[in-house]
This record gives sequence, structure tokens and C-alpha cells, in this order.
Amino acid sequence: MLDTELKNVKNICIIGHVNPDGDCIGSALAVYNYILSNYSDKSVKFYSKNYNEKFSFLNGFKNIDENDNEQIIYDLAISVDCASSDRLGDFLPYYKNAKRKIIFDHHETNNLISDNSIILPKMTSTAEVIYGDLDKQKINKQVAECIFTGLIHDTGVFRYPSVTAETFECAAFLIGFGINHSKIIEDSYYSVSLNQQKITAEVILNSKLAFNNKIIYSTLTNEQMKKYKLDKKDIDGIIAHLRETSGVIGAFFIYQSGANEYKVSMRSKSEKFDVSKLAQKFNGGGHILASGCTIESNTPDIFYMFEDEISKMLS
Ligand SMILES: [Mn+2]
Repeated sequence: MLDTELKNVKNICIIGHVNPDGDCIGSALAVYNYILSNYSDKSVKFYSKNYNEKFSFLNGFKNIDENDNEQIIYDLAISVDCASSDRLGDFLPYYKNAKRKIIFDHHETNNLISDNSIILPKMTSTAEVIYGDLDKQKINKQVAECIFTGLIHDTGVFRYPSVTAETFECAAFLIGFGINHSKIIEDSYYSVSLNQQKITAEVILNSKLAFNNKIIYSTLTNEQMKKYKLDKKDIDGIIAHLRETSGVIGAFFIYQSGANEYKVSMRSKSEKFDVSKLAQKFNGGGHILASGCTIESNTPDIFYMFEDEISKMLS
């Protein structure tokens, strides 16, 4: 689809979701590098903010553009890994005003308007969706590194049930370019600062079990983040640690995202405990096993709001 869409356009922009994760950054830079190395007659920009420096080894990272105030009408806007218009954040106008809009995504709940799209909810990652669409002959080492990064971040390094034989075939193809797969996994997925370790420990220490130990939840405030000199982009790994607790089916991580605003990250270990349905009831969204929503509140003690729905889901 991408090669066809590129035929008659000159100016292209790529936009991911706010607070981009590894899949978002990897997918966007995969498309960026693919266009850059195969279509030298075209200009391409990737807009993002609040991205994590741990992805700086990816080619094109230093060219990420944060300017949300350019007076440009793009021929083609490409949305990656983003399920709704509000999640495009400050860059929404570039998408809205573009002459043509396309989407690569794997969120069941995607409701963005587009002219063309590949949205495959069963896929592990947007990175794997993009891999499926690209001309394999035109993939190079830089593109391979970006796709691989997206792949490992949205599969928890090949752990989640969404991983298929095709996922491993994709990874095998990418590793065939001689990418340093071990270093990418170590540096971009596992490696964290000591303060990140400490804040994770604090969140786990404060966690509580509910519903006969089937659910774990914990909270984090801005004050705690300040104490460790961390912000939102430094805490995206915490929910995975809560989820690892044995016996638990669902994990909930509530963290402050504004003066009176809290984000709720939800993880499930069972397709029967569909957290995307739960998130949707609170105007959020995501996947069956990984979703989130935002709640207006002046206190982090909001877990009780979900209790009725959780009890219905568990019965
Ligand atoms: Mn994703």
C-alpha cells in the first residue's frame, strides 16, 4: 500500500501517538527511513514530542521534528500506531489538512478518518503491520533496526500471545541484515536508570491485590515522579512489572498525567479478561490484553471506579 501511495506525492509527514512508545517510534522511523532511502525525490518528516532518548540509536531519530506550527499542507500524512485523532496531539492539524491520509495500525478501536489504511488488530505491533506492507527488496539495515525495535516493544520481547510464527519469520528476516538484536533488546527494552528501578520498587511496594488476588493495582503521583526526577516517558515499563505477579489476571497502574488528571494503564493475561472493552467504557481504548484510559480526578484513589465492571468481567 505504501509504495502505491507514494507514487504521486512529494511532501510526506509521519505522525504517531502522544507519549510515543517503542512501537510508535520504531514504526514511524521505519517508514521514514524506507522513504528516505528508496525515494530520494521526496521529502519526509516525522513529527513527535516527549519521545524517549533510549531510541536515539535509530537512524533518523535526530531528525524528529517537534514543530507543531508549520504552515504546510502535506500531500500525504501517515498515521502510525495511533487509534484516534486526539492521540495525534499537537500534530493533528498536519494530518487533518493533508491532501491524503493513510493509517498503519493494530488497534481494534481505531476510529481515525483516512483515505487508505491497514489496521490489523491481531498483529503484535504496528511495526509488524508495516513489515507486511513494505517491499522486502527495499528494506535495508536501518529500516530493519526500526521494525525490530517496534516488534520487541509491543511483544514484551516475543512474550505475548499475539506472537505468531510470522512474527518470528519477520524477526528472522530483520536479523538477517546483521542488526545487533541483543543490544537493541538490552538497551531499548531492559536497561533503565537507577531512579527508574527505585520508582518501580515504590509502585510495587504500594501495590494492592483485589478480587481474590486476581487483580493487582497501584498508583503514582507527580510528586513521586518529581522526587526521582522522572516524567511520564520514564515510567512506561512499570505496568509490565505489576503484570508479572503470579496468579494475577489483570494489572492496573494509575499515574498522574495532569493537575487533576490520571492515566490508567491496564494489562491482562487472558483473552477472557478483555481490558480494551473496560477501557472503552471510560473513553479509552487499546487491545484485549493492553489498554488505557484517562480519568479526571483530584486523587489517585480511583481504582474503585473500575470495580463494578471488573467484577462483572471476572464472573
Ligand atoms: Mn503498538
